[in-house]
Amino acid sequence: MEEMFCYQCEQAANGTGCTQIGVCGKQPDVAALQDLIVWGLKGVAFWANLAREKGAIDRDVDVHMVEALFSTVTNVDFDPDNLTEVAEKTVAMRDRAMSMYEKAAGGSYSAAIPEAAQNWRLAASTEKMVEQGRQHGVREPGKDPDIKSVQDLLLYGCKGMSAYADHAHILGSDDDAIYGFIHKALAAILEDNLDLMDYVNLAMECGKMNIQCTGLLDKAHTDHYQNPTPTPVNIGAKAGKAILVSGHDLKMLEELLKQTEGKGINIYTHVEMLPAHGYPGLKKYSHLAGNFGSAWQNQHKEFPDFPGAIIFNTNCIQRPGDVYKDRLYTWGRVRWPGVKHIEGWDFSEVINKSLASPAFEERTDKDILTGCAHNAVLGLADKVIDAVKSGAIKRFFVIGGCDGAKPGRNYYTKFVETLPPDTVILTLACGKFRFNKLDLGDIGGIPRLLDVGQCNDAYSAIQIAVALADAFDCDVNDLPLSIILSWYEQKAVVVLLSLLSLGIKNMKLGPSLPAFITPNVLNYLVDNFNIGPIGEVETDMAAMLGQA
Ligand code: FSO
Ligand code: SF4
Repeated sequence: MEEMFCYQCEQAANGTGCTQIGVCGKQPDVAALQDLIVWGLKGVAFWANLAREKGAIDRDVDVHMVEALFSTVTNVDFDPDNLTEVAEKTVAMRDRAMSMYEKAAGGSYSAAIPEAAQNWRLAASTEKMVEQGRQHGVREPGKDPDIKSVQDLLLYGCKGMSAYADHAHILGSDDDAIYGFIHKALAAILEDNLDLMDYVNLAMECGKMNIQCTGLLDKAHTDHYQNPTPTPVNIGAKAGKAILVSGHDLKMLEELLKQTEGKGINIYTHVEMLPAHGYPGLKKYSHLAGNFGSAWQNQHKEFPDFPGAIIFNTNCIQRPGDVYKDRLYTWGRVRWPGVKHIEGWDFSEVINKSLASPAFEERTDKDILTGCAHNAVLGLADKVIDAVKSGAIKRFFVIGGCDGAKPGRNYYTKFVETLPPDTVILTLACGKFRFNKLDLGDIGGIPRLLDVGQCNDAYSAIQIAVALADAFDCDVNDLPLSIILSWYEQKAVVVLLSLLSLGIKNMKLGPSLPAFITPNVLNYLVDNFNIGPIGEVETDMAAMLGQA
């Protein structure tokens, strides 16, 4: 019997979907509660979208939408008790959005109201809510499979964008157009008179809107912490007490750095926090000591070796090992049952745990480079352009995206190891941990491996590509540039939509194609964008290097 159904990430069981328990660790009750929340959010969107057409907005409704969508992203919230609260707030926000519409319209809605947006109530207990969630699961038998496929692409794109909108909101940056789009998109999924191309167009609009959203986040980051500069980051350990920060949220890291100043605690970054070291406003803290471990899927193996407290501020959390569970904390949207959650901005409990935990012994190791975002790379533009013109740089490769557990992901390591020395690699997100400890040298002072930043810094890579295309007076597709993406969760989905919305062609995607893409939708993507799966390193590379 099918206990649940989820196919939103690359780990989907058997390449089709998790049906008994999530490969990520998501239990069937959590899957059902997340399904109920998503269904409820479509109802919120229905009213918020109508109200917006009448000029009425409510920022609490907008923010709840992105926070709740973010809670349903892979590896974020595994806690049924918290998800019950999110579901309750979703229904309250639906009521609020409905009243907002009625007030703005001067009366109640006269056309048919989709079931998700009607005045339904939550069941009285979590157990019963789980039953309710099962009635509104991901599978929608009877719906055209291609329409369903693109609707899910759009939904997952909105989930990914919500994560970025949430970070921007935390830094005090909001953009009404982004909230408005998410409401419009989720409301459109409830429509029954739209056709396949309507949803394809909405998915492309989602990609465009995500460029705006990650641009907003880039501005929020650089306004607060200035433009990143190329920065070597040590992967050894300094003697002393330690806290490890995992996730993507820079503001949370900043607050922790402030609260640990002068306390003899060193702060280490994990995975997607690595680019934090490049920001002047963060690296000014001398106790931001280094980067620990590799990508998210190795936390089980690596965290037992970290002596102090560990805090996750966004995905990707996994089931905690017994050895470190009592020194593990969550913050923001992240939850794991039984793991202490820090509400707000007071990290004293984490700090005290680290003070009471063993200290690191000094361990020397190498430096890795980060902080090569658009401002820094474009500062080298003349040098880069000359190197391309002289033939010293033959081709650029954007090799980025998420890491994950599949054995096929060693493709990315092998690809980078095999690239000829006259190539430059731009990388971003956690996939870089497959190759960012390799010594790749430089070309006339330009490092061959440029770490542009986190997954949201795909925005930065786009700025670099667009500026190069301007400098060479050509289309981005005509640059000596190849894009090879690795995906895992829904943020990678929206980054892919952003690249497609710019008309970027010939991208390679791995380690496998999304389970929610039907053969017809894949054909559409191949016909229009010539996107394809990764294959053999040698064959793929020969084809890319042979491109004009
Ligand atoms: Fe990775 Fe996880 Fe940043 Fe994702 S740590 S997988 S695409 O959350 O967001 O790259
Ligand atoms: Fe499976 Fe991924 Fe869904 Fe988790 S998020 S249940 S691994 S498809």
